[in-house]
Amino acid sequence: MFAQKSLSYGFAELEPHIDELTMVTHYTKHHAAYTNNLNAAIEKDASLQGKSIEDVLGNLDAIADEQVRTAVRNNGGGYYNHNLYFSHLAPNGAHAPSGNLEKQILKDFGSFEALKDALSKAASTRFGSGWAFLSVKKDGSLSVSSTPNQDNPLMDKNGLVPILGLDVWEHAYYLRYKNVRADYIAAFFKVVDWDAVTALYDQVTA
Ligand code: MN3
Repeated sequence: MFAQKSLSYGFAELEPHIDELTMVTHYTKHHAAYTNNLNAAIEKDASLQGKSIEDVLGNLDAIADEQVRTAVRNNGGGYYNHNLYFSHLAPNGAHAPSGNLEKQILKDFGSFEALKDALSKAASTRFGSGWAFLSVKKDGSLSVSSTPNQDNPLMDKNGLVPILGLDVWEHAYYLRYKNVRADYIAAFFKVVDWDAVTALYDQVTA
């Protein structure tokens, strides 16, 4: 059974950048539904039981039944992506990366601002619902990409591991920002906890 990662902050604590009603709805309705639907899909295929979510998402083509495969792709992706999203937000998180992640950002993007610009562009140009990700390649270098729906870089089987996910589904921002996705993207960067992202980078590259 997969369970939502619990939050280290209250639903209202990301105000005014991300509003309480959006947080409550996003975490207790959307994220909960992906988690429940993933667990229901896993129950239908004994070969998936006991596997890590990374293992499941990296081997979707091994799922024989097409309906189960689609359910796991959509809801397993949703489960994983939202755990990543919510666990790297914080009301008083570090405003910039440090250590090896900072060094790698300077190497690959030239500056932290340039990285944020690349992520913002990936997020703002994603047509319809989807995500922007910062991922680590096998050699430790960084990559910015975007995916439709609940897909993520693990599904591409090219060794990319996401370390930051930016949800640009309308449910992530519409209550406060309406159609202005760019304002939500700017607000997201006010509440990213870069210490958490840095720690995950260190864990993935260790
Ligand atoms: Mn979402």
